[in-house]
Amino acid sequence: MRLLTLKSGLAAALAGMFTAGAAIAQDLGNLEVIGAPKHGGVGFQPAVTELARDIHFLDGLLNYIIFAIVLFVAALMGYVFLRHNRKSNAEPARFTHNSPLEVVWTIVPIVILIVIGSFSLPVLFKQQIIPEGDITIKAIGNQWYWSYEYPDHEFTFDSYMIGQDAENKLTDEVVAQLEEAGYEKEHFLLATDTAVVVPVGKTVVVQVTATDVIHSWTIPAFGVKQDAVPGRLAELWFNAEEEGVYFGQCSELCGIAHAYMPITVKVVSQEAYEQWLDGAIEEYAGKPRTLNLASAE
Ligand SMILES: [Cu+2]
Repeated sequence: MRLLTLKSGLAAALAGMFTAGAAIAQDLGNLEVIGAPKHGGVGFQPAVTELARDIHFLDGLLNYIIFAIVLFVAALMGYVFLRHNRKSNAEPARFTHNSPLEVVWTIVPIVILIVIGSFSLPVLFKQQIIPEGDITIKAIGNQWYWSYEYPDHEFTFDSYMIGQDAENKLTDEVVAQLEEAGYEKEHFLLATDTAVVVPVGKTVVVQVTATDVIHSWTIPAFGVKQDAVPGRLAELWFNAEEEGVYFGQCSELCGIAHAYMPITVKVVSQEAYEQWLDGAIEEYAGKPRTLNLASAE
């Protein structure tokens, strides 16, 4: 056991040689920022999971349906304005009921809802039926930062917005901190000092809870969002297909600094993840790798 501890310690030390500064466990080189809002953007952030692609498809489908309904109703109203005004139709008909028409306008909306449901329910079920995860992470919402736990390795760390020290204001010092952490000025309010790190192409299950009030954990590019309720353990899952940095923000109004508890997820290669994990176990005093994992290296 001592030998193994030594081994993972060595790995962490080696990893440390290639990185610099205090945040050894967090420096993962130049990852591209993919999941972030863009100035003037109107669409969604790029989808990097099947769940997000499903949601985008559903949104597109609903837009077609809504557009068709709006066109139909607008055309009907136009027809009524032209054909049934006092000038062109001085003597209006006085009948009240039309059974076939009433049957049609009852059945057609039901059919539309069934069509929508047949597409939306499978999407919802796919999100809510949690698969067996390769990695489990616990995300804990606090006023006003997130804590993350990697239960398999028994370590926990906090994740604060860069700039929280400066009372959430964008000062020159905060810009310097952002740049030092590999971000840009425009990532203020999104970038955090530590990030959730996950390997690419693996199923990640995130257990979501909170310590004080209700928060909500989300990464738009993954198509996931889950309320963090104190005393309850909710779950979400994702499988990110592209390496990069992804941002999210607490999505449940949780108090005065609700806007200042963003979420940063770094999706990295399996090797980089292993290296980060060794560093994180070292830095956060987690449980060293088991014999199996160590000998499989
Ligand atoms: Cu919150």
